[in-house]
Amino acid sequence: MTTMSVQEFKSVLKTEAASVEEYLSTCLHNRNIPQRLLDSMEYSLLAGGKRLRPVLCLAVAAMFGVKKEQVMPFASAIECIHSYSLIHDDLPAMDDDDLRRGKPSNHKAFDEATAILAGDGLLTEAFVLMTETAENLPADSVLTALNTMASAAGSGGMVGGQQLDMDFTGRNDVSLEELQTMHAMKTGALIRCSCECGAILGGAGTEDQERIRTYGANIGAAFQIVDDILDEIGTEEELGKPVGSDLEQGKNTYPSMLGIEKSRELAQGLVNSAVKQLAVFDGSDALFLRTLAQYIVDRVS
Ligand code: GRG
Repeated sequence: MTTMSVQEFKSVLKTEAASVEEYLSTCLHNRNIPQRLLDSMEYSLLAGGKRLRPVLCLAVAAMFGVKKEQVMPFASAIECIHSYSLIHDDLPAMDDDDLRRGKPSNHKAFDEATAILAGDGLLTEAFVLMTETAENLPADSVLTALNTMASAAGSGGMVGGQQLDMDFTGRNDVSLEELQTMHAMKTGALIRCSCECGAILGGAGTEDQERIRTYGANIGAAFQIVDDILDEIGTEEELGKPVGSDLEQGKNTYPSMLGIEKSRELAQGLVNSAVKQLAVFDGSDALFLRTLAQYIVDRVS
């Protein structure tokens, strides 16, 4: 089989996301977390995201022959980090968003202090989960993956990208290169690293790790461009974000710099390059990853 229909792809994605969901629903239990904090953490963690990052990590590891169950704690840790970033991103001091995925954002459903702690709690629990992966896989690969993940999520990656985003807001002379650097850190690093950690935990050799790293960086960049396009054309409306709200807040976006058509072309070019990196791999997981790359451009929400 060399192609996968959108229907088949969506069905595999749903099954994979459901297995992540199941693991996430119990992973914070028996941790002695005070009830209100646990409720706040689970409110966001179990609020129905696409689970894109953990699914990428699982599929890449499986492509190198490692069972998904073995990587599940690590993959779930990535979702915890993603969930923390969304909680903190919504806070009044950051994007000040009242809604996330169509529901009150964490600080609206609870309170600001609890939301800050819920984010801190999810970030820290992620490290517990990542180290727990060493029960299933060689400790040296887990350590390498953990180091890679911490670098991608931290101040030289996602957190630093958030700082650049704030620095750029309201500036009208931001270059395309600056915008790309900011997004490679803010959104791209975690997506790229989800793939990269799947390869490391899967025991991939250096060349294959590099291929997967490039695949991840390219789909991460494409994901952000499409996110900007969706915001511009309005499909985020149902998620509770007013259409074009980023522009109103003085944010720099791909459509505002390049227009919709050129932005789409840029995203498609990145996806084509990502797919090329997978040419040396075969099997159902490689096919799933190729289809996922194209889905990033084709998605409507
Ligand atoms: C506050 C430390 C800190 C970091 C925030 C990633 C990030 C940095 C903020 C997220 C803001 C945002 C909406 C960025 C656009 C791209 C993006 C990451 C969208 C959300 O990811 P999805 O679509 O979310 O995978 P779901 O809801 O499916 O989990």
